[in-house]
Amino acid sequence: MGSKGTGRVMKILAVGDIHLGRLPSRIPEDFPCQARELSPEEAWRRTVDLAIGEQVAAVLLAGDVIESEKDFFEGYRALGDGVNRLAEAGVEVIAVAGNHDVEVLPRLARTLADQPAFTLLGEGGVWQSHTLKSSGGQVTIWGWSFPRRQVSNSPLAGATLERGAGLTLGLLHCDLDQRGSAYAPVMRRELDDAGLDGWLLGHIHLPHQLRPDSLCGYLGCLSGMDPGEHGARGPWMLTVAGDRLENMEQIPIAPLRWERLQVDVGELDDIGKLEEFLLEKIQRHDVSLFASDSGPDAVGLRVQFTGQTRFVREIPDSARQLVENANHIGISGRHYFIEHCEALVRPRTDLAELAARNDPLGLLAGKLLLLDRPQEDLERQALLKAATASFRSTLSESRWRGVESSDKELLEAQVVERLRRTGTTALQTLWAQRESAW
Ligand SMILES: [Mn+2]
Repeated sequence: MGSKGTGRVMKILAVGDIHLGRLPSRIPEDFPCQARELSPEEAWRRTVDLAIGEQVAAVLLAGDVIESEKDFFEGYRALGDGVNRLAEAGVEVIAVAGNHDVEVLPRLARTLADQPAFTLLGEGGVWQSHTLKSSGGQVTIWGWSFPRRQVSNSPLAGATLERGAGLTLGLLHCDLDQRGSAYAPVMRRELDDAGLDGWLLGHIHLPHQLRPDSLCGYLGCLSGMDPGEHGARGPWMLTVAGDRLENMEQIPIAPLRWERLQVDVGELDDIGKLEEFLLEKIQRHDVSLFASDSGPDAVGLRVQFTGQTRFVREIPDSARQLVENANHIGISGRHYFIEHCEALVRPRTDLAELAARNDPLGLLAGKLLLLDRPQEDLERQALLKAATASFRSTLSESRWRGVESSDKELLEAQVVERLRRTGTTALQTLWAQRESAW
């Protein structure tokens, strides 16, 4: 039972998958910040600082706190240090185990047994609740932990969760809306029907846009570990007043951030100045992203050159060289590197003009033009239908999951995007061949 603070409100910090023991991938060898300084462990250390600085009542951990069973000692040090510092500041830590730390988290919990500030909820796959109370508010947390690495039935099946004192939230590591998953499949409907005020979920690393009026979804990983995990990452601050959630916001304190940057090179008039051109775009991007906070220490950029240019032949080579050369760009005290750079540029000749040609280039340009026609166009529909059939295996990849939209629209947008991408690359190649043949 917590009893923290004398404030008007009660603050809680909610943390998604941390994966202590893992290091971020693809950091260039001679990069000034080493992988360890950009690691989940560093993100966790900052989370602990934030929790203490903001005098939160509790830190909630939604599972996969530890990367694997091999990381017992790393977990012991990093988690143990954090929990001890939090306990000294009067902050409780409430965790559930996920599929990655199904055994190691309970083992670590036992090493922390003399630390009453740490609570592992629902060990062995049972539902268990814990109430936090302060003068500002009260919150009951229901949690369930993975009992083994794979769980193919819903943890909510047959469970009755009674509302506790104050705001009542669920803390769960699960696979949302993936019927047949081996990682605790749960349908959103089951969560809604459980009768709690909200659900803080772990497992998928892409965070949902959580808000007081939309309080059910993934917290996202604490720190992006590879280029696929792009965008803001960090813990979520919940502000509770009495029995009510007043505010909820993500605090982007991860030391490393992955970003995607599209750069239209249409205005570039000297291929020798591509680097200056790109630098200016990155500077602007930096200002727009990090104007309101101090931002991450390092940014891994995936750059995509787009637009119509007379340098269709040169840009792909320049893109390859940039990845080799731009392994450290300093901007406003932040360290950038270009992790990947691709060219999706088109010749200045417009597509309609190309489409009139009686060759593969003309045929391809015609297909690309179809993508811009209205949805009800029959030729466009036929193209998408054929493409969908051949892309089906790719579209079932997990990275497309967790994105909110109606499925049908989402699927179509993905197919269009992929066709545009592959079509434009092919057009680039054909155009370059045409030029060299002349
Ligand atoms: Mn997981």
